[in-house]
This record gives sequence, structure tokens and C-alpha cells, in this order.
Amino acid sequence: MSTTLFDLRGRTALVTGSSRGLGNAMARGLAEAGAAIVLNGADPGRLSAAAAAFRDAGHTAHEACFDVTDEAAIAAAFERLDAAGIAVDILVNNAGIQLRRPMVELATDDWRRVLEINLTSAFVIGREAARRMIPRGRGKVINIGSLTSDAARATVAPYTVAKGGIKMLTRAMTAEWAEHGIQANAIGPGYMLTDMNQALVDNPAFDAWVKGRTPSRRWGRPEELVGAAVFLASAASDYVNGQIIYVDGGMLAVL
Ligand code: GCO
Repeated sequence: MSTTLFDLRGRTALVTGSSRGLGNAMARGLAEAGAAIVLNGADPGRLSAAAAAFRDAGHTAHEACFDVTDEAAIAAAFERLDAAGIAVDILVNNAGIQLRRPMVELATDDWRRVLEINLTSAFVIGREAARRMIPRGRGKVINIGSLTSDAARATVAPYTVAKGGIKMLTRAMTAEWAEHGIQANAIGPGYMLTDMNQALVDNPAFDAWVKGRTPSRRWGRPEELVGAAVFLASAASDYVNGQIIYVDGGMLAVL
């Protein structure tokens, strides 16, 4: 079916947390490369609106409304996809939250909640997807990490630990699933212009820090993740496994 290395026609991608933000931008890019998209979000209204926008743009969009921490809902969503004959060829584990608070003021339940949403969900959804990819002998898993997969910033400890875990989960997936034709990789976005980061963008000191610390001297735009996402979702990356590709304007590469 695919006529070029980056052609995703005939493939279906499930993108978690894709009603908005980075997930929506990556899903849009995968759709423009030919993939059918299973959009996910926990809010039914927001999810339906996102799916309608995809269909208005001429893309094939399915809706899988579930909370990524609800294991039963995840299993039920995959069973519905199975029943509809929709095979997830590409999984983008994107859903995540941010919580900015010093550790000495951080409640253990808040720590657990960030890890549950940002890390454990990628394992649970990855497991459901892999159980179906392995018999097919092929699949793509793209976990969304962060600069904090490799470098820490004060006041975002649970997010940092979760994103560090995302990098190592990606390698664990490679260790177990590569022999079955599945490529598991990660994308590490830099400081991107998203709702999650709006408070930072609006903070003149933080905005100046990002622009000064980033060799590209600017924030990233969500659509700038699409190239890495399409690469890792396509045949172009069939021999790439266990990697994290930073799309960060060079921030991690330079002191
Ligand atoms: C923060 C930001 C970061 C970015 C991104 C950087 O509070 O420092 O939210 O975590 O969102 O993860 O890669």
C-alpha cells in the first residue's frame, strides 16, 4: 500500500490526549501523511469537536473516549476497536499532565497521580496495543518524553521522573517487542507553545530564560513535532528502535 517511506496510507494511529495540544498537532500530521486516526481524550465534547475538525479536513477520524488511568476503559476501547475491525498500527502515548510544586510541598497522592497519567498509562496502553501488534508482526510505538527525560528542572519532580521513565520504558519495549517487528521510540519535545506551558510563556523571566537557553532562541510550535512523528510512524524508521529524538531547538545539546 505504501508507495514511499513516509506514506502512512493504510495505517491507523491511536494518539492519546489528542483533543488538543501536542497530541492534536501530531495526530493532524499523521493524518496528512495518510493515516486514519483514533483520537483520544477523556472529555467527550472536546473529543467529538476535535474529530469533527479532522473529518471536515477530509481525514478519517475515529473517537476513543477514555481516561488513560482507567484500565477497564482502556481494555473496553481496544475491544471496541477490535469489533469494528480497526487495527492500531501506530500508538502515540502522548497524554500527560504537568504539576509545578516543590517536592517538600508535594503531596504523595499528587506524585502518584502524575506518574499514573504520564508513565503508567503508556505501559498499560502499550501493552494492549502490543498484544495486537505482535501477532501481526509489525507496529510502531511512539512515547512522548520531554527534555526532562534527560535533565531535571526544579519544581517538576514527578513529571521529570515520569518522563525519565518514558525513556526507559521505550527501551524496555524495544527489548521485548523488537523481535516481533515492533519499533518503539520516543520524541522529546522542548519548550513548546502549548496550553500546558502558557503560564511559563506569560512569565517574562521564564520566557527570557527559554529564549536565552535555547540555541534556536525561541519556543517550539506543536506542529514542529510532526516530522519526527511521521518518521517514527513510517517505514522510514523500520530499523530505528529504543531511541528518543529531541525536538528542542538544541536546548539539550548545548550548555
Ligand atoms: C516545565 C515545562 C516542561 C515542558 C517540556 C520540556 O514546567 O518545565 O512544562 O516540562 O513542558 O516537558 O521538554
